[in-house]
Amino acid sequence: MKILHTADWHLGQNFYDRDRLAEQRLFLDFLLAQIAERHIDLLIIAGDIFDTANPPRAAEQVYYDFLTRLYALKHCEAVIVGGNHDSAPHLDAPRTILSNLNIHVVGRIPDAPEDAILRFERNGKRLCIAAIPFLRDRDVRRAIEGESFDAMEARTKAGIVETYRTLATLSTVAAPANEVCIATGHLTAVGGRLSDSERSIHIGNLGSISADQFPHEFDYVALGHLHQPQAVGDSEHIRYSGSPIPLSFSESTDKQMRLLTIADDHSLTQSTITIPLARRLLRFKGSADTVQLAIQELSVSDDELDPWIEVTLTEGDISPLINDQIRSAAAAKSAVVLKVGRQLKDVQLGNLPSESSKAISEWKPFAVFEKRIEGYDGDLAADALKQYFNHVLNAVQEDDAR
Ligand SMILES: [Mn+2]
Repeated sequence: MKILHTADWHLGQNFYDRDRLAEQRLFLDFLLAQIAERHIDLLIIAGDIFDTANPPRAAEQVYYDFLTRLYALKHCEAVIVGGNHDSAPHLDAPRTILSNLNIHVVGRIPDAPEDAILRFERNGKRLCIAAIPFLRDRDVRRAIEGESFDAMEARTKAGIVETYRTLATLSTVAAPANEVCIATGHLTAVGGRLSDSERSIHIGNLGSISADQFPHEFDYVALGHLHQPQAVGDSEHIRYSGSPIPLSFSESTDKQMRLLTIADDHSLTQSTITIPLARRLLRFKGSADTVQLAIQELSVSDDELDPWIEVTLTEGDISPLINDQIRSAAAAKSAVVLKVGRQLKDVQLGNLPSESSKAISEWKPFAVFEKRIEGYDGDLAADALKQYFNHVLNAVQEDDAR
């Protein structure tokens, strides 16, 4: 039995006012070809199918087109769980009709946790999946009036760990001991490498789970949320597949899916499928001359989409003239400059950060708040304020997601 683990598609992502659907369609073509060629039996998508709670209609169409083509292959089922960017009700709305097509959707953790246990059988080999989506505060913790944020965070984290414990126990009840068990998840694990494009779920490391807190009953944990592919600590079997396309200029181009194979003796092995990069996201930093020269030396190939470029000038003005020169140097290479920013000298601007050339739209809300309360000297501890802000921010984002 062969299983593919992917996550964080972020269909419909708006990137400097451009959409990523061309790249995302190419990825989905590649994915379908891999599923057909390798005779994959099950596809796991570990959350963040969509970038926003209300994705553009074109993104929804890409999603349903993909599911239709997947179903047409006739040999691959799917398990799709919700992420923090997804609206759980939005994902769950078509779940009944999709289940008839062997596409199993768990947008929100079911009220009866045993409903998150899924069983599969192929050629005499069996597999048990604990399909656990992103767990929101209210999924795992009941509000207690007057409770401090530290206590709330601690209880949220305990609630997440307890949910995994419960699902592990239910898995062992549902499946015989020698059956492979896989859990899914969409969360921050301790020690994970972040990029610029993950929306923080909990500030700091609160609410994040360490490798030893995942029940040992699970032979593999298919995670989403972090966009760089990685194992959690030394636990090779607890993994983020990473996103299939780079979602920010900060991300490496190492994009992959995990291929899991269950052998006749019920053992599970894993390997990597490298995802071809359809479009490069390039960063150039330096003087206008250095940047122009670097762009002129770009090698371009016909079989990729136009590279997108972010430029940070470390000296001189960004006059319209320089801006135009850089843009036309890029255009000569069929590349598109999405942003020209300038790194300002700290002395000129007191304590403003060197990245102050960023437009407000490029800042994450939490980073704006952190800037705002720099040097704050009130009655509440700054950390408590940040926690309150994060709590309100999450509530607003979840309201959006409803
Ligand atoms: Mn994500």
